[in-house]
Amino acid sequence: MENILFKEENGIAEVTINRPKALNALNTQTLKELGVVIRDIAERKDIKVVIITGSGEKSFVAGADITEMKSKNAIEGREMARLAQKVFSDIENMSQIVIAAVNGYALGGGCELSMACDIRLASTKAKFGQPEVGLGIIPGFAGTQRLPRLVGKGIAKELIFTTDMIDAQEAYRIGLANKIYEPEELIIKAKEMAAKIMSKGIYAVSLAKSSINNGLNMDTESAFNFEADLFGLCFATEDQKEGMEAFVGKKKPNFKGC
Ligand code: DAK
Repeated sequence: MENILFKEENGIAEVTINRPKALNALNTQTLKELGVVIRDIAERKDIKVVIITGSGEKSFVAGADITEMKSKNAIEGREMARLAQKVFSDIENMSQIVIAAVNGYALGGGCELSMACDIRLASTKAKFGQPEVGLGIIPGFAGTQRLPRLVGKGIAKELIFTTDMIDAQEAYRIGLANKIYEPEELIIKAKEMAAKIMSKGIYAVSLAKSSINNGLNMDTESAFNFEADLFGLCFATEDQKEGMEAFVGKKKPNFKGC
């Protein structure tokens, strides 16, 4: 891999977008490599949580690569869109929990990448924004869809129409960032959160992710029915028995993730 770094330890995968000279902008090569890594991880039962971050101190991902994008024709633009949409939905729909550790600029496709993740932890240096209309395009990696779902329609429209870049504090205030940490603490805290999530019934965590993601795209009645089905499914797991027996027996549960 040229532009992606991959590490794994104790069930946690760390995926780093590594093009610091271009502030980790997503060119086709990087998107393809990210797609391969994500699909590999999705097949791995031993990896429970994924942390996605950017290389260097300045940037998470400064968007799609404008230098590469500017000379694309319509067909190539569509290919790039399909590639990115597939990678981002693979991230959103993988059974593992994905934490974005936003260490700097998360602009355009970078902000959209962070929103495809389940949780966004920001460093105090993080900056979020959707600058696309300033380039004569609209957010095209689902920013017009995921941003309003996260922060509400009014704020999403303001951010997209004005292209204003916001800092970590403002991102936290509007619900785009879940938490803020000093830069040197960011990955440590992301790993702590990953470990906390992994200490729960991880199969149930994964079903909860599916219920939230899918339920938000359904009418309320269908979403309640879907939730009820997944709730029922929990009773087919060893973790449900372990969790409830441990509670009744006043012990700490020892979940096996099945
Ligand atoms: N693409 C390519 N190179 C980039 C880049 C980007 N997005 N962002 C930064 N770089 C490069 C710079 O060109 C510069 O390269 P050199 O000149 O050193 O060779 C290097 O990174 C350092 O950047 P700066 O010198 O500009 O650094 P500053 O600290 O002065 O400024 C900045 C940092 C992040 C404010 C600035 O670099 C900036 O404004 N960058 C562009 C941010 C941006 O507009 N991002 C949104 C891109 S549009 C699609 C769907 C979606 C999309 C595309 C297609 N389809 C459906 C097909 C998504 C679009 C986007 O994301």
